[in-house]
Formats: sequence, C-alpha cells, structure tokens
Amino acid sequence: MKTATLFIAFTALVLNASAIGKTEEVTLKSSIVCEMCKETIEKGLAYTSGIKVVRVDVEKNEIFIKYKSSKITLEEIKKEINKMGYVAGDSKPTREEYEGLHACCKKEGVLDD
Ligand SMILES: [Cu+2]
Repeated sequence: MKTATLFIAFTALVLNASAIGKTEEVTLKSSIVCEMCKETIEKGLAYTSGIKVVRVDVEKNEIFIKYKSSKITLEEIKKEINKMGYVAGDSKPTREEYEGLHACCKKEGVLDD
C-alpha cells in the first residue's frame, strides 16, 4: 500500500515536471552596490515572462535566477538586467543604460575593460 502511494506520488511529480517545462538555474555576477539595486533588479525581473525566482545578494554581488528555458533564454535575461543598468555575467550595459542608474547605484569602473 505504501509503495503504491509512493509510486503514484512519484508518477504525478514526473508528469507535472514535464508539463511545466524545464526550469534552469543561474547565478550571475553583477555590479550591485546597495539595497536599492537589489530592489530594482528583483522588481524589474519579477514580472518578466519565464522568470520564476530572482534573488539578489548584495554582499556577494550576485543575482540568482530560476527561469523556464522554454519561455526566456539566458541571453535575454542578461539583456533585461543590462537594460536596468547592471552587469549580468559577461554582458555589460551600454553607456546609456548605465547612465540611467541612480547616482548611488553607479559602481566605478563598470564600463571599463
Ligand atoms: Cu544601488
């Protein structure tokens, strides 16, 4: 009885997982300065289609993201972060995107190579 219940639960889990598509996880190095940056990025990505979880770690300067690869690609996510003025892994914001940041959120040397 217990085995049967477990089997059913497991099958339901597998079916559910395949129905919702593959969820990927990524941690990107960024150019976060303060709590305001954290809020900007978390709020900015929260309603982006395909993004499930966004967590910004100010101290580590990292953005952790869970996303559905069937709805959004990693490159698209990086571009969204760049648009807000922040670095996303190997992808840098343009001068224009960076200049849009609040003065206290600008990290020196971000656009230099
Ligand atoms: Cu900031």
